[in-house]
Amino acid sequence: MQYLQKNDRQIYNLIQKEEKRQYSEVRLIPSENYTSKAVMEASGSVLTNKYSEGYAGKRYYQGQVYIDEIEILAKTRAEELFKVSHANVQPYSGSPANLACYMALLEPGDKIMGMTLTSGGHLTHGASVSAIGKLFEIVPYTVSEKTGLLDFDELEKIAIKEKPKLIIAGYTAYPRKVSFSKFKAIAKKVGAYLHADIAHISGLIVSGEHPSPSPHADTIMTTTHKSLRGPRGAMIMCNSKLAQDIDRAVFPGLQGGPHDNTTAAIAVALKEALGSDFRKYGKQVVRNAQALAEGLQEIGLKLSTGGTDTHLILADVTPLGLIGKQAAVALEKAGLIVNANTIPFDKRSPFSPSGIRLGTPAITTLGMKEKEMKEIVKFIKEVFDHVDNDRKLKQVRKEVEEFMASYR
Ligand code: DSN
Repeated sequence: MQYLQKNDRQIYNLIQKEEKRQYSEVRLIPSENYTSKAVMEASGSVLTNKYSEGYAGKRYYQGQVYIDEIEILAKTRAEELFKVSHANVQPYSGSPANLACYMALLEPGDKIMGMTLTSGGHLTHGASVSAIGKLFEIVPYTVSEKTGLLDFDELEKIAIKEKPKLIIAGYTAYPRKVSFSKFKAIAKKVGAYLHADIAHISGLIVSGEHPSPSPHADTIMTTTHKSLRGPRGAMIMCNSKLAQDIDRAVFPGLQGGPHDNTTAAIAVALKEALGSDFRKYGKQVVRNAQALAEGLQEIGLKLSTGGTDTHLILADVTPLGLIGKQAAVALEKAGLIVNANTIPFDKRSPFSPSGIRLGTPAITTLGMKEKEMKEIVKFIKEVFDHVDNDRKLKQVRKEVEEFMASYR
């Protein structure tokens, strides 16, 4: 980054520090990852200089000869990887991509049935503070209070009573496999569209670790930067019948020019995900999450649903006499990065919830395995035994940095 170093020393220095942070702390936020250098090269390329409103072969600007080829590569790789007949790779990120799906399929005021934010839904699944909550009528659902699992009998009852036009399956804090076929059966019964938000699990789906929504869902949305390990962006996938509606909802419905540098980086990430190593990666992500979950349970955390079969763990820290934010802040002081999170039926507020959310996509990319999960649990225990002891937390941070030194 010699030009940046010369032209803007402040930003250069901050990026250097952030890079150092990313490789000296244990990054356990389940929606984060490390992209390859190839993805970053595409993302930081001259493609950022181009405008290309429209789609390949039908653009509003000239000079698209290479851009069209790049977008077609990204699109066809997505279609091959997810076994779908149409992919739109232009959405800027997950929130506008979800909105584009709703705009393509619904009219403002229509009913959307989505998981509540506090039980693991996303803002764009109907939270009142989101534009979605203002534009559509929201029928919320949650998980079983007893098991923390999706309760399909209850979901069916709600759907029959409320007759939503669209049902959303897919979450930001649900640690178990989602049965898209069961969702489809309910959607079919009430004449609703099924929208699958696979932002968190798309990397697990393509590596065969989670069932795919592709035969069941009408629309599928994924971000590209989580377990899929690409640049920050999103994609929408659907059958050919809905392709035109989806494309129009993205452009010109919600967006102007696509970010061509991101499109190219998505294409690179998809090529990586098509390779056989990615299957091994997905398998190890889940193994690591399960090993971590087991260890966390042993040190007294109460896990939502009692464990995980994905990349993600949702843990109630109150049995240890802690609260989520306090736990997350103490962990950060020791170089372990998680996020405070509500647990289903949380008695505390979303800003000061009872739980923490952890995941293994990033640390698995670095090459960590079950053995390292044991080390991480030991660090976490040390932190939780000394949350108010800054001197001790500093000492744990030193040990964490030594542990991370071999993953640079
Ligand atoms: N903000 C993302 C997450 O952390 O899960 C969801 O979009």
